[in-house]
Amino acid sequence: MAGPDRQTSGEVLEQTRQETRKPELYKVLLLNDDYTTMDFVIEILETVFHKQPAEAYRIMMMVHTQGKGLCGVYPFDIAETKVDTVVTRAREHGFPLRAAMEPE
Ligand code: TYC
Repeated sequence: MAGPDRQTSGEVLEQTRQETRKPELYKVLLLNDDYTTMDFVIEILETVFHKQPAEAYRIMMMVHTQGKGLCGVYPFDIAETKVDTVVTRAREHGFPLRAAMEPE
């Protein structure tokens, strides 16, 4: 239980304050470019971000028309791994696709 320690006559009752911090969350965004194919972006959204096909298409078109699009929100380490996976897979296929993360 959180709260100040209570003091009685002569004895001190100690309470342990439990600090459980929620992890900070980060948005993972895909960025547009002129060379990565739409099909490859959809595949990334389905396999890395576990989107259904219609949602993957919607996000891909959002990136294509607006320049960037939200793929998901994750704790720092997971967001970092997603960005790394996107870039690694894109480079393996010769695409310049980029992903970014920013605090929620
Ligand atoms: N603009 C790309 C094209 O016309 C498609 C694209 C969509 C690329 C989303 C990147 O994150 C992206 N082939």
